[in-house]
Amino acid sequence: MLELKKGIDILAEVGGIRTVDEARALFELKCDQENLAKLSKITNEEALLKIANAISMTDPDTVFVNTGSDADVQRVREMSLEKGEEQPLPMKGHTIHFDLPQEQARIIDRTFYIVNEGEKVSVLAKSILRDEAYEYVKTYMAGIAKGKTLLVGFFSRGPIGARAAIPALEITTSTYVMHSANILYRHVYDRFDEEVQRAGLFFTNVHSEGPNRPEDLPKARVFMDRSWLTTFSMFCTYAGNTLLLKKGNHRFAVDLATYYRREQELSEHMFITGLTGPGGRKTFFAGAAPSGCGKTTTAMVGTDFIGDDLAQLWIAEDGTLRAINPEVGIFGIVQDVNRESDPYLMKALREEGAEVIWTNVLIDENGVPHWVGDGEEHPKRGVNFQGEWWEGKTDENGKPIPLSHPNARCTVANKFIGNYNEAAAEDPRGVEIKVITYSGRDSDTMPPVWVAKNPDHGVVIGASILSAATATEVGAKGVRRQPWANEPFIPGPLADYMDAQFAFFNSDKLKHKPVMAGLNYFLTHEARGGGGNGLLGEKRDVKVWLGWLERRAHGEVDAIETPIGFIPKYEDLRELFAGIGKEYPKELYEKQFTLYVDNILARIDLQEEAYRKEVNIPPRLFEVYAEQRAGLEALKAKYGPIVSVAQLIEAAEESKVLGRNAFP
Ligand code: SPV
Ligand code: MN
Repeated sequence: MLELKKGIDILAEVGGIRTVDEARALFELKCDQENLAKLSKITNEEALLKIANAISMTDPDTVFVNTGSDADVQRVREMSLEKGEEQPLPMKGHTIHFDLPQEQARIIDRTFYIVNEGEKVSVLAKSILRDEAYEYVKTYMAGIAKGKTLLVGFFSRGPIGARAAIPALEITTSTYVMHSANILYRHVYDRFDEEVQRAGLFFTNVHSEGPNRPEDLPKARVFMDRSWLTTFSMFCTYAGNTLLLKKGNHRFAVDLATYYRREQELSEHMFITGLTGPGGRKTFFAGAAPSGCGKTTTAMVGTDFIGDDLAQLWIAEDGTLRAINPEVGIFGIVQDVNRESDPYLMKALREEGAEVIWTNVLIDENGVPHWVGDGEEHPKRGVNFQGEWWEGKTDENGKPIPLSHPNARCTVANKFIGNYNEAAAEDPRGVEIKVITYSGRDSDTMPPVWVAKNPDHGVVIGASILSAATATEVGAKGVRRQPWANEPFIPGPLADYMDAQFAFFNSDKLKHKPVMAGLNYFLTHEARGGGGNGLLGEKRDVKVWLGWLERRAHGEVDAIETPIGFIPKYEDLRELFAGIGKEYPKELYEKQFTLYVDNILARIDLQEEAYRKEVNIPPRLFEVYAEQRAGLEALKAKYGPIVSVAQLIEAAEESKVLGRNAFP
């Protein structure tokens, strides 16, 4: 269990401001008349104390209050150019920001949850005791803003008034971080006090990049104080480490859903997107994928894009599953974004009209950004994440330096993306989710799409996501378990989170149960008897997998029952492929949906072994694995380790004749 407001409030302790009078006196000292007037509209005492303590702790020369007004938003843009955190590019509204070459992704080795004695965190996460964190913050954040302006912004993580929306403060010396927040989040300055009352709490984020030199990076830290819903970030600039409105506050939201809103809410690392089906109906999906596994691309495939990274879900009074996007923009990986696979995003990035902050791409001599996989001609030289770059340049180990970093990103508001459904995204009632998907980066085991038999099996699909390492974390390598693709952001024990998942999806209050499905775009020819590690599918096939799930959610397509769940019939897929102008040979279908039983069994063993090491894992997980294993072994006994779709159909028919469930 997690206890809020337990132990010392580090920010208050280091800041030393105890009363609102003291807070106001400090504001007088640090703010000019204009900013003082802006702050005077905020009356929530807790928020005033947080802001005052952040000022007192970091000791800036001045304070800028960002109300979200056009003038304030503009001022932040200008400050960032004046300060040099961003450089302007020739395309109107575009800028470039570079993070230090050594900090191109989340610094997971320097990221900690602040815990009280005896509190448990996920075995996959790092934690630091409250007293030690207090010492660290006091040593390194006291006075860190000297000579700088501290910016204070008031944001809402979600449409204002939505049940799962939570207000948050972003306090930073970085103009780039505040500029990014202006693009990615909704402002709530005008209604901050009201929203804090409604939500019952707010999050606080304090950051300073300090001198922003490579030599300071070893002491960079990201601390998340779970008890006080406050983050501290220092000596770094990459948005994943600094704009903690995003993944810092997401982690707090996961805690709240798990410990305080069990069977009511979930907080997930998921895109939200809608697909238009027959008759023009709209069906909304929420889908989890680990960082760097095509989550943004999947979201963009929809006709009604809502969000690409985070989802707050809840069970509404009417028994439907609803979701909101806490954000209003994307901080998206640009590698492999091109006209063919991501036309909407590409248009926003390449044509005038959108405001874009580019990070860690290559800027050519004409000030044009380029990246790996953009499908365009590449310049021979330019400036990128490690400085001057020319084709063939190598690093100190003799390895070629890519044109752009694989985690290079673009920050852009969703409203500039052609398929964004702003009205639905801003609706405080959320959108109704009918399909939940889980995907990873799996080259040899699972088929492109399969549907869970029931909510328990659905939860187990989420628990069993696996992914090859991606460039989104500094130093990551190998293949990793990625429970719910949310594992990097689950603060408490996985057992608690899993229990909350079972409780949520099995809840009697959830009258309209979503289809829960697995997706895998990464099967290779090699893994299915062919040659080379080329993929069996391509990006545009995603439309078909989602299309099939859309039909399934409306009960319009039949499916083949297997031990792992339901898989599509060939004819249905062929028709959907025809809809995207593509032939779908039966042979390819066979490759994609033949079950490689030994691979799946090995996968189950791996997951089970890992989960057996943890305490309090809900027994239901092991029961589901046991059911699947028994079914797979029965198949293997009869057909051998590679089971064709025809054999799967035969086996399913046979068990129907015998009058039992298709598989145990
Ligand atoms: C991710 O890596 O999952 C992101 C970017 O969405 S970050 O802000 O680094 O988390
Ligand atoms: Mn993400």
